[in-house]
Amino acid sequence: MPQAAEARRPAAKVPVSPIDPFSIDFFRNPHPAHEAVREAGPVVWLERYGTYAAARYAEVKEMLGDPATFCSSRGVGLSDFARETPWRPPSLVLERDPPEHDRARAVLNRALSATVMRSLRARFVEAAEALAGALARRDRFDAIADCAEVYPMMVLPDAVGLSKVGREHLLSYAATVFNMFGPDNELRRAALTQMAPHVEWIALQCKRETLTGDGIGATIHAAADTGEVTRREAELLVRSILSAGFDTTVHGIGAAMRSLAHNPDQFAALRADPSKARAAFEEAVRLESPVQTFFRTTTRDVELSGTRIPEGAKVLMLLGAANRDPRKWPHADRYDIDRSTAGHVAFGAGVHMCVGQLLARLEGEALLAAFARAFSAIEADGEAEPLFNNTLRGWARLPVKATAA
Ligand code: OVV
Repeated sequence: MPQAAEARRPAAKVPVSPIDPFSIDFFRNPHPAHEAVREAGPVVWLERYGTYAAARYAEVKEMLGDPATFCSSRGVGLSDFARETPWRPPSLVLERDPPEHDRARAVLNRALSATVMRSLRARFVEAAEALAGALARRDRFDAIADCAEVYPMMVLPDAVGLSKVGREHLLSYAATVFNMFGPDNELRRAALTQMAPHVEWIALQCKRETLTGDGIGATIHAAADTGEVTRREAELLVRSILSAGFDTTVHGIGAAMRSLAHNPDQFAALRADPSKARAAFEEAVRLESPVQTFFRTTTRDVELSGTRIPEGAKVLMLLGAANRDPRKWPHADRYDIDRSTAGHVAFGAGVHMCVGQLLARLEGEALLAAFARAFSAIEADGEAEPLFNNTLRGWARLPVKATAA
C-alpha cells in the first residue's frame, strides 16, 4: 500500500471523490462513477488512494502528450517505483521515459510494423474465417470462451514464435500483469499468490533459444545481433509483447462482440458493408476501452487545468471515461460504427501509444469481417458476466445466439 490517504493531501482546492475505481462495484458498472468524476472537475482527488485523477478527455490527452512532466518511469500503476520495489524488472518501454524509452521502442516499432502486418494478414484472415465458420455451425456460444479468447490464440503465438506447450499461461500472465497495476486489494493479492508458474513460463519464452527463427520474437532478438539492444533487453521486449499483446485483444474482440450483439442495427450495417469491420472494431475499442487506466507520476510541480499538482504525485488517467466524455464525443455512450473515432485514447497517445495497435486492428478487422459474412444476426443470449481486473475491462462470459448466414 502507498502511504495512508491522510498522509497525502491535495495541494489546493481540488474536488474530492470517494469513488474506488478498483472495486468490484465499480467494475460491474463504471459509467455512473466515470460521469461523477468527469463532472466533479478537470482534476479530482481520490481520497481512498491519496492520488489525483483525470476523467475528462482534454486533461487525459494533455497528460499523455507531456511525458516529461507526467512520467512513466516511476510506474504506471499505483505503486511508485521511487518508493517501492517493482514486482518484476520494469518494462523497457511502458515503464521508461524518453530518451531511454525510444531506443527500445524503435525495436518494437519495427517488429510490429505495417510491413510485418502485411506478411501476417493472409494467415489471420484464414484463421478468422475458420473460426467464424465453426461458430456458425452452432446456434449458441460464449463470445468470450469460444471466440474472443480463441482467435488471438489461433494467430498470435505462432506469429511470435512461441513453443506449442504451455500457451495457457499467456492469458493468466497477462491478467496478472494488469491486476498488478492496481492497489493492494484482493485482486492484486490473488495475482501475487498465483503468478509464479506463469512468470516462470513467460521468462523461458522470452529466450532466443526457445523462440522459432522466423517470428516476431526472432525479429526482436535480431536487434541484439547488431548491438542495438543487449540480449537481456531483447528478452524484456519479447516480455512486453507477451504482457500486452494477448489479453488486450481478447477484450477488444469481446467489446466488439458485446457491442454488435447489443446493437443489431450496427451489425446489419456491418453486414451490408464488411469493409466497415475495421471501423466497427475501433468504435468498440473506444466505447469499452479494454485498458481502462494507467497512472503517471509528476516530475515537477505542475498546473493542470488550474489545479496545482505537486512533484511526485500519482495521477490516474481514466481512459475509459475520457473515451466517453460528452465534451468530446457526441452521443458518447452510443455504439456507432460510422462515427469518427479519431483521437480516442484506448490505445493511449503520444510516445507511449500502443506499439501493437496495428496487430490489434488486424485481428479485430479480420475477425469482424469474417463474422459479417458468416452470420445474419448476433444477439445477446442471457446475462453477461463482467470481468474483474484492476486495469482491464471486459466480460468473463458473454452468451450469444447467432444465426448463420
Ligand atoms: C501496455 C503494456 C501493458 C502491460 C505490460 C507492458 C505494456 C510491457 O511493456 O511489459
